[in-house]
Amino acid sequence: MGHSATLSTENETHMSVKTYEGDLRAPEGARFAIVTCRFNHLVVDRLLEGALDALKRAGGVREEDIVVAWVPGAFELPLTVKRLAASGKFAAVIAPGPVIRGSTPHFDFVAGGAASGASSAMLETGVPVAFGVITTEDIEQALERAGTKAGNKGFEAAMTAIEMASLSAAFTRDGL
Ligand code: INI
Repeated sequence: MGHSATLSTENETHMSVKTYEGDLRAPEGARFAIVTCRFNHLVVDRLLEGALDALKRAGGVREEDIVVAWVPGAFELPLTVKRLAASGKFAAVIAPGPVIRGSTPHFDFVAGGAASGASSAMLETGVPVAFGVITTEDIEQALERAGTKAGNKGFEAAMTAIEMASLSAAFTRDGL
């Protein structure tokens, strides 16, 4: 009895709370940019396919509302991500790319630079950036995450971009 009274109070409280959550359909007319890198092309192509599939088939984004930009490696992603985000023309930017560990610490600098740069680009521009960079020990692990055993991280990053674009649009509608 006491328990159900508590539950009903919680429900009533919850019902009066304005809640925001993005959905998985892109806002009408929203444009998306994908920035990806040529390094590890075999894997990149699969991640890009996954991202395009998510935008078009799941998110309902039209092809003419999608732009793809290529950079040499993952370390170069943040500069182009930031430029496109700052243009104000895109609801979100998606940055897929594989960083595969070699025998030197280069991997850590490349992966760390890509992650911190993408994060800075997002916070400095206020435009959602979906970090689709995968960091793996070897090419097999990368392929597993690019449309085989472990799903497609490009697809997942694009779905994140759609959800964040939808959330941003909801905030904008309410003047937040
Ligand atoms: N770039 C990648 O995208 N993935 C990698 O695995 C990688 N590794 O391992 O070296 C890589 N290096 C290149 C780097 O991104 C820059 O293009 C380069 O350092 C020039 O700035």
